[in-house]
Amino acid sequence: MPDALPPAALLDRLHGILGPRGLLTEPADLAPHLSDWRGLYRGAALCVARPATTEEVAAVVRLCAETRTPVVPQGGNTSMVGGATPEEDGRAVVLALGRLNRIRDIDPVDMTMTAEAGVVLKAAQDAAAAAGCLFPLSLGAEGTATVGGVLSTNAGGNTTVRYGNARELMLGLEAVMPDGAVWNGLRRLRKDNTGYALRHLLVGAEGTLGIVTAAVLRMFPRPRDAAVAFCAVADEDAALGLFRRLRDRDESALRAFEYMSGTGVDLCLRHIEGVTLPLEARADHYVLVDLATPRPDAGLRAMLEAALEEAFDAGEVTDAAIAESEAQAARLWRIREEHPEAQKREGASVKNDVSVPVSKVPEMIRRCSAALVDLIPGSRPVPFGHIGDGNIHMNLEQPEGADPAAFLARGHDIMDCVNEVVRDLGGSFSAEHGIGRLKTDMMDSWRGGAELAAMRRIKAALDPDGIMNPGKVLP
Ligand code: FAD
Ligand code: 2HG
Ligand code: ZN
Repeated sequence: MPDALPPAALLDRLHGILGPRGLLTEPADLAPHLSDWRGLYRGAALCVARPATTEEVAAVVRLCAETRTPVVPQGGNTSMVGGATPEEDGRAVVLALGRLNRIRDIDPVDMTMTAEAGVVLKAAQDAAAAAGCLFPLSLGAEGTATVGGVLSTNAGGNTTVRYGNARELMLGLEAVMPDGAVWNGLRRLRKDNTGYALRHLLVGAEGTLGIVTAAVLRMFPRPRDAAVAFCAVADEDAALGLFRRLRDRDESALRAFEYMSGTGVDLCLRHIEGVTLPLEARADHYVLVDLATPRPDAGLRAMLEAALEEAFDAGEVTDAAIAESEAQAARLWRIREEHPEAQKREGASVKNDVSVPVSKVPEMIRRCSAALVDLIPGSRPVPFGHIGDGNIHMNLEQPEGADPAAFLARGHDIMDCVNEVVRDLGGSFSAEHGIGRLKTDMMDSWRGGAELAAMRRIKAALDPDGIMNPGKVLP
């Protein structure tokens, strides 16, 4: 195998593969690709390669394999864990997949969509809707995040409670393996037991085992009846109580069920233009209920009203606003979706994307909140998120007026503090955002032994030179 090429020679060969539109080398063009959404990391890279076809991806990866050049795949660069940011040594080629953005096929009989990796999630949703169907994956970054990114992180989001994570929405994959070989696994089969499920290895691998170039995604019948409500609830147990009431009535209609703390909603009201509280008075706990079903005239509004009334009588719900239109529903959703942005504008915060069994969520929120305030007096717990999946963003906002840098320096203490409770409750330290760069040091204590050893052997077998997204996932 030849030694690494001098940078100028490597750039020359990349230029030959990609042409001028497909290669960025100017510092100003590189800059947006070198840091992450949260501003935790700033890396460096030789260049940004922007292939427009699978063949171009394969040619770039073959060249990188031949020269042992690190490759950092990047979709919308919305990773919450620094997963798409290159290391600081400047050797990597950032492989930005945004130009690979064709929807190759939509089949309303098979209920599948074949989309390239760079298709933005919102565009995939819109394409499904135009075909009279639903692609249900939905998250705050859907205007930027890509099909390749959501699959590579096995993203969850707001509708996991009904439709599952990204993995459950994928039937087949096309990928470029670390040696540059193209694997065409774009099968749209519901049943296909033919050896190891390579597609499931690549999903959630965060770009460490290959490059996803296209996927067959599952679509669903589009909703024909829907109802959305924003509710004040008595406490965390009451939130879970309402969840169970709705689940018991019609689990198949429960599209999303999201928890928010009073502190988080206050931050949205303070920082996000146009957001208003739809209720008469502030509360310490809220939930957003979203019901939808393909059954026309399913009477979801009546069902929601009945469940809320019951919950009101039981003291679980103290106030509620039901959307009268799609525009109102979108306004209610905005309060939830703007939580990450509102936290960012308030100052420094540390995120804890954790999960526990659904039944343990109330205890987890209470114990973590108390432990965090003990650890950093004046700090503000901002738990919110996907309570129906047991996945709460157990985030901590800095004390008002405190030095953001000093607060962030405590980041790992804060994560340890939350993780201790989460471990005790049988949970996970990373529910939906993945490991990226941020959490590699936690892998040994959470996944060490046989599990991590097997992961290392898989990585070594598929990527023996360790060129695929180095420094991510594995410690
Ligand atoms: P990137 O950030 O570009 O990449 C993510 C990882 O995947 C990196 O490791 C990267 O190397 C790898 N990768 C990207 N493309 C490919 C590819 N084609 N082949 C191989 N590897 C690839 N996540 C959730 O799960 N649920 C949420 O509710 C949620 N909400 C969010 C809200 C906001 C405001 C933001 C900023 C992020 C949110 N995220 C959420 C986190 C993020 O994981 C998702 O937005 C999404 O999964 C990332 O997609 P992306 O295209 O931006 O990927
Ligand atoms: C969400 O659910 C995202 O909004 C982001 O997963 C969570 O900002 C966060 O911590
Ligand atoms: Zn989330």
